[in-house]
Amino acid sequence: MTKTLFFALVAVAASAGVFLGRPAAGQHRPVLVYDRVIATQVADFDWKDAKKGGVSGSLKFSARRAAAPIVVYLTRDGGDGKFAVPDALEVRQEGARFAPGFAVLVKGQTARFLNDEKKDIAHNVYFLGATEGDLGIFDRGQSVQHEFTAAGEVSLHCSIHKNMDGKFFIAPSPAFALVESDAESFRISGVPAGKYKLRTWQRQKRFKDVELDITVEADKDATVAVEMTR
Ligand SMILES: [Cu+2]
Repeated sequence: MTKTLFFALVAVAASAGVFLGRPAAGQHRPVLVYDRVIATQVADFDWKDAKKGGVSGSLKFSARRAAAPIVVYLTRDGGDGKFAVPDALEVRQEGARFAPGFAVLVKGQTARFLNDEKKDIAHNVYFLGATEGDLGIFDRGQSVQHEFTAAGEVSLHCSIHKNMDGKFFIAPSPAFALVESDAESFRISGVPAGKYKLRTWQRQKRFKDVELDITVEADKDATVAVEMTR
């Protein structure tokens, strides 16, 4: 079965980095966070004015896949343009669980964390990775929010509940596909014509991430075969 989420998109030049989360004395901090920070550039054009095409791809793996999604995303050579950012994502916390526990956001999108516990339980949200921050402690019925303005991987945590965690991948633009663990193809539509790097991000990092040059032409789908190897 093929499940792809796809969206329109544009721009960004990117680079990859590795970030290590450092434990702080007396506070619950994960020992290690691998992160891929995606640097982005700004380009002076608006997606809504651009002629658009798409990307259709197949995925092959040299070994067994993890039961976790992969994100295929594009970064535009020469930089980002302006695009519409999706509405805020609401994340609930009842039962001391982030719901959803995983989501792909678009750079500039806001996540709102709602403490919807039935009992008097306080929560905290702090996050590590491409963006770091702490939204404080808040009681039942309250919410906090944050606008994620840097692309890359972010892990979510609660300083009160040590087993409470979640993950966001902040895509640099709407040009991405969320590929579920049983899918072997993807499609990204609504992409402004131009030259791009196609890249992968894995929730469970079993394979080398790929980076491929592709050109998107108006009213066409570029086709690409992505091979993931260890
Ligand atoms: Cu909590």
